[in-house]
Amino acid sequence: MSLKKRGSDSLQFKTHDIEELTPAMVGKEIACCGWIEDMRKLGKMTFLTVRDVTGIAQVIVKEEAQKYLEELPRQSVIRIKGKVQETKAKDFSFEINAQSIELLAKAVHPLPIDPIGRLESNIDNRLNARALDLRNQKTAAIFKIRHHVLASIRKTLGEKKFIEITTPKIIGSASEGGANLFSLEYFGKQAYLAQSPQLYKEQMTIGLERVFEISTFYRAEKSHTVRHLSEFTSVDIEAAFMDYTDVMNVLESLIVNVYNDTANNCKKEQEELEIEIKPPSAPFERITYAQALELLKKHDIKLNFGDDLQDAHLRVLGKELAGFYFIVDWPLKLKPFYIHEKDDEPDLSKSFDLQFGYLELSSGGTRLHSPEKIKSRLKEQGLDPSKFADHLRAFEWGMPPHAGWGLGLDRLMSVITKIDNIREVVLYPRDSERLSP
Ligand code: AMO
Repeated sequence: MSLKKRGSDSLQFKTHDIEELTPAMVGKEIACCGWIEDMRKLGKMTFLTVRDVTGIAQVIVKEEAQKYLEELPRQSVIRIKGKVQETKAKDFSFEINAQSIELLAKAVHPLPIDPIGRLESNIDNRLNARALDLRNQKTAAIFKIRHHVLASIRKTLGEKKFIEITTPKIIGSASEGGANLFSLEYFGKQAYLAQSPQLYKEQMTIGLERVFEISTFYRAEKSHTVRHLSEFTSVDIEAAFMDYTDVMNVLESLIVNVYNDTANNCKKEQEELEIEIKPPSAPFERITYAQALELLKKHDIKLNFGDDLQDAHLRVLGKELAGFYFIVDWPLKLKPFYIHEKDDEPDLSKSFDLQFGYLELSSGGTRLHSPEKIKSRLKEQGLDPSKFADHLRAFEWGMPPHAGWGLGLDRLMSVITKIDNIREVVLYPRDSERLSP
């Protein structure tokens, strides 16, 4: 029997992935591998359904091949050699008549969860057995979509001349201010886990102009909500010679492209999750912070200028402004030290949040460019400028004006898949209670 050949690929185990088998191959000898999803005995025949990551096939084991079936619990891994033949089954367009079945790994029962999802397991049990949970096609669909989302983001940013970078995650001083920092001992020194690539990505505009990073970052989030994790994946960009409206346009077209690409490339996954990925129309609505306060006032929520928008307020706004929208021009005092004030209204800032309904997906803005201003803003926010000396030095080396944003990938995934709990779209989520597996 020939090995699997596709271009330069040649696999020792199988001739085909299951999705490559077709009714046109009736009579052909093949070998494929997969996990036993179901097994039914009917008289002298046994019907197996076997799944690999690409699909599912029916395998018929006739009397003469029964000896191979002695101990084969569901979810065991097998290799089947056999012939493709016509079938009478209504769910399949062909079947494999097994000549031999080789047990590659036995699944030990009882399994901690039912990976087919016939018996529902709660999320904690599923996360505790995450690798097995990925055999559930709904769960697998989430992570296949995530793969396409990442590919689409890289494609869009590459086309817009952004260069992918990787910045340190172990750092000596806070990038986003003092709160929510995980600290660790680093060879006798105090170190922290990076909250974002903020300072590094700004510095990289000196040499590379437009950069992006897709990495995990860390926040000591005590709040146990469906949208906060202590380890989350952030998509960050920073661009020289752009201001906040320019980078909002980049973000908007990135979101539209992600929706278009996943709508087209993830048809099976949408069926599996019973969702339709509908590309949003651009431009997204843009309201100012002041207009958001006005809208809230109509709902008898009276906030003073400078008050932050809390979850309850965002939920009200989210009902008024369904889908994606930007809130721009936030009070300067609500924004981190690196955000630029508005030239004509210095109490406001050149900043934005991208919302989906109540959920904040991204924030960004034009950055401060004067090291003197950054120092005074650091002091105002109770931070010690001497701790940022390395960063501030770079502003004397020809730092171009720049702007950027950070986008929570996991939150975007939960919006695309219409799954509220962020833990569902992360393989091994970390929160205040979960550190393993
Ligand atoms: P910010 O702190 O708003 O901005 O974070 C950017 C986006 O990251 C996501 N996010 C989170 N997702 C899950 N769990 C968390 N604990 C969590 N924290 C943040 C959100 C959020 O909108 N440096 C700036 C960005 C910039 O200006 O470039 C920053 O980090 O979706």
